[in-house]
Amino acid sequence: MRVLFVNPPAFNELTTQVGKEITENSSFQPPLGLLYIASYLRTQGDHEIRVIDSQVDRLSYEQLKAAIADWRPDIVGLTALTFTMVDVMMTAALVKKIDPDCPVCLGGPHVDIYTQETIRLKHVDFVITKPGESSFSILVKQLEGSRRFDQVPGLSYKDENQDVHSNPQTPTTLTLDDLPFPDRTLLPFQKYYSIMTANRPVGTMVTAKGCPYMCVFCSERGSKPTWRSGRSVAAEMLEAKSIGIKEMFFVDDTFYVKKQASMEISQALIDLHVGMPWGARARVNNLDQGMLEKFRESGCQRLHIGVEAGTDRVLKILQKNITTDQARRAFKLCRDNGINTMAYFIIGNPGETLEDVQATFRLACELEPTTVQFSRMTPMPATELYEMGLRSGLFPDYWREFSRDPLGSIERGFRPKMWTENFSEEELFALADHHTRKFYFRPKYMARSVVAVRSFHDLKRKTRAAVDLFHGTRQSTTRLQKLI
Ligand code: B12
Ligand code: SF4
Repeated sequence: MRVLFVNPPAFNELTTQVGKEITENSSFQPPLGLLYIASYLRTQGDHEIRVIDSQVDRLSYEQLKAAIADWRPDIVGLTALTFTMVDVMMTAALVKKIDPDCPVCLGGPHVDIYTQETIRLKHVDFVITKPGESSFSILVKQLEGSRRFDQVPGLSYKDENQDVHSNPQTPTTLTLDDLPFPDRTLLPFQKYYSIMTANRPVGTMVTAKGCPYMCVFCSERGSKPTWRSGRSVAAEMLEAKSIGIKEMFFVDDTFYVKKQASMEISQALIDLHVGMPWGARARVNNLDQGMLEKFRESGCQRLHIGVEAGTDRVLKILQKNITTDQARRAFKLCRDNGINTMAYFIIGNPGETLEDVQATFRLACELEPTTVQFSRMTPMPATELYEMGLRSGLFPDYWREFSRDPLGSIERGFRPKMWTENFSEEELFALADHHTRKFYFRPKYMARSVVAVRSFHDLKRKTRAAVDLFHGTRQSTTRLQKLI
């Protein structure tokens, strides 16, 4: 079978957390989920497989249409985030326009949450909930053979009468180590980069899934963690290195949830002489000197750390399970060990006052991260925060409504809502942008960045980021002066 996977364009991405002007050129990461599905499928049969990342290739809909029409796939798989659902549906419609008989299958975080809403959408034939690898392969087999869709675990489908059926997902026996490495050559891997590093291309990988912490704004909260062995992680990095990838970023929900697992990975990277810089997403409460030394020795160059708020009171409300002192300690440890940091903060948390926002800004400066991001609190579906908003009547179940008709919703002017308990949306935009700008254009920060310039390319990268930031935050800062 000819199987095509598409990461849809992001022309209509629903952004509210961070300004598009800032995120647009800051990085491109591959749709790793699609690579996992595709690489597993290849082990299950003799299929022709292609993957298109419309975002990194900056494809217009016309170009995407031409690419699909040219290849004439037998099935198209699309990855769906709630925030990209408008483009997902436009892509599904495009596929059907080219070939009304070509089945469209959706997977990804959005369909895990809104399975029933999604399968009822026009142009969607199949929906697969996670984990998708095995289910998608079984679906392809059924499409080639007896079309017994009731035999595909985790599949939702419509029968000839358009009645919807959903099969329960069966617990997978496949561990993360059992899955084939995602074949990065299915995509133009040379094009992926991050403004956070001068190394290009940057790859991404998974060393663990799930997170036991309970942050109210996160849909991964309380999910059961599973880990890969150090050997498997090191082997995948060596494979990535062999095709020319220069740096790896671990997209795990949070690296080193289990100290032993992260130490084992680091040790394997050292033992197998992987010699590739890496970065990861992390927390402040469980870092220690021994870990950082080992991370550093194995190639760790940057950690992206969610601090979120500048007061312990707000951190408690967020159920972040960290303190501002732990943040101070962790960032100092990173600085002392020469590890770059990206600190994430949120503006507009529940119960937050203007004084709290100012405390957040002060903490951000005090921590001296290499880079910082102030985002606006936007309740995401399937989070405790969203439930809190529903319970308190702050908003109706608007994500569910949106999911029933993404294209119609956008035509009716749908926009994601921010947490407006204490600040209006306009104020949230202005506060986040104002503090971003204030952070980066401090003389101390600028002096530090200039000292840290390592090459002409590095200088170009930083100048580009500064220009994007300047344009991206200018308007809001002027508005803020009027507001507060
Ligand atoms: C890496 C990452 C990114 C990267 C890369 C995104 C990408 N193209 O894959 C970057 C930085 C670009 C990014 C950006 C954004 N992200 Co992001 N991101 C992640 C993160 C941390 C890991 C994703 C990943 O690679 N996982 C590893 C792979 C192997 O797993 P997977 O993607 O889930 O895929 C598996 C299944 O979902 C399924 N599957 C996926 N696709 C398909 C397709 C088919 C056909 C099938 C059958 C199955 C299937 O099978 C896969 C293999 O098991 C997740 C957190 C998480 N836990 O998922 C958030 C997450 C996906 N991101 C999220 C958000 C909100 C965003 C942004 C909107 C943020 C913003 N700008 O405000 C943007 C939108 C990006 C865009 N335009 O597409 C949310 C999505 C929530 C939701 N309801 O949709 C998540 C879940 C984080 C969270 N907890 O809130 N993100
Ligand atoms: S925000 Fe990070 S630490 Fe908190 S629940 Fe989500 S993945 Fe875990």
